[in-house]
Amino acid sequence: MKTTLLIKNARQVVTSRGTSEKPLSGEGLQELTVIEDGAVAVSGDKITAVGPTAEVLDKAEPDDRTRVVDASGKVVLPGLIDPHTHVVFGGSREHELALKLQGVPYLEILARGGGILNSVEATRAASEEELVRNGIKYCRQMLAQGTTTAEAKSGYGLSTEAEIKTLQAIREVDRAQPIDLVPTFLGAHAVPAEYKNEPDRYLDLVIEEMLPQVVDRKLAYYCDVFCEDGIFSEEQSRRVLAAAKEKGLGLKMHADEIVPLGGAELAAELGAVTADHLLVISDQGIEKMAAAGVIGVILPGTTFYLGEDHYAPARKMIERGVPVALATDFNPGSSPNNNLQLIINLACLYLRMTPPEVINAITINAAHAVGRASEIGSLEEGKKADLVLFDAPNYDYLAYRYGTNLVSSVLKNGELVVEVK
Ligand code: IZC
Ligand code: ZN
Repeated sequence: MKTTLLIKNARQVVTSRGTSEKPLSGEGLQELTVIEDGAVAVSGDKITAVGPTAEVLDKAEPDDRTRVVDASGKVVLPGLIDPHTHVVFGGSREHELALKLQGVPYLEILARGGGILNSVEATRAASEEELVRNGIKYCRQMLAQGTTTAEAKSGYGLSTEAEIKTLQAIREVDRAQPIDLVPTFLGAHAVPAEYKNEPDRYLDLVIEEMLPQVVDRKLAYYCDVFCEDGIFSEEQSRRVLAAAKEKGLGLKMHADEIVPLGGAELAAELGAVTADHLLVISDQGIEKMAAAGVIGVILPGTTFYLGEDHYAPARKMIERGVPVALATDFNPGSSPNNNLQLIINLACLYLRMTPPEVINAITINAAHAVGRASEIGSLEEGKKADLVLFDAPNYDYLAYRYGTNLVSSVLKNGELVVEVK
């Protein structure tokens, strides 16, 4: 097969291998293949060879039309995957910073009609085009920082019309720029003001009107719910997720973030693909997720930004066999950061994860968390040519430096979409 693009002489090519069947867990989460003086050959949008430069040059069939990228002094990783974002929303919430600084808690800001509900107002007021324009802007920032695939949730519409508008905007953003977006329906993100005292009636609307339209129009792969004190109870969450499961959607959950409500246990019971946040997960929740193979998506950027001193018990989860992935949780309130490189630092420093665990958690395990592990998440023959080159002498360096974008190039579907000169 003709080689259209060849990356050679990388200080390290770093990837997990042979792990597309099941997410990595336990000691397996440490396993990385590191190829010194490595190369990757690409034909069209697929990887055709990965290995030491001398071997790949032997196998590849470059000609004078092959684009050659000299990766001397660089580390090559699979394109980063962000498996939990709220990337399409209207407005922004910098005005809440003052309240935060006065010590008003996140859930209190929401209870006063701000927080998520503030973003709901702005999202409803925005046209679909405006949402698309903003979504493209955020995705371009993410791409420049090494993200090549991201999950994207609705949930700032909270009416049938505005939820459909958001999911259509997500589809349009997916088409309009290089990052692949995997859409999730999060109609049960909060109770909108007009249903303030009738959360169950709002859930009737989510289940009976929104869900069928989302499914009929194929606007989402997953359904998610914010299971939290003062938002949706375990019982209410079960109702939404069971209905979504019956309609064939995969399940995700915002679980056990602030107050423990048994979200992890529910995710295991319903066979969810992921349960996310998990700061206050119970020991029983950990056991159940491990037994059911539910991926724990940890969001340390949110814990950092909410100023909490207690991070998710990542070490315990890993020791007990929960497959772990990491994400930014990019959203206008609790995590206005869309850079997975910062998540590498926070996961090492505050979750006590090792650099190999972190790399697997934002590549192959994140691919499992969005249902795409057979196509992306590792550098292997036949997979999509989604790669990032970092200006770093080794992969530890990515966890060591922070606050500087170390990306030097990004390849998406075999095309160079970012090149830092
Ligand atoms: O807008 O505050 N936690 N949803 C659940 C969020 C945070 C997003 C927000
Ligand atoms: Zn979230």
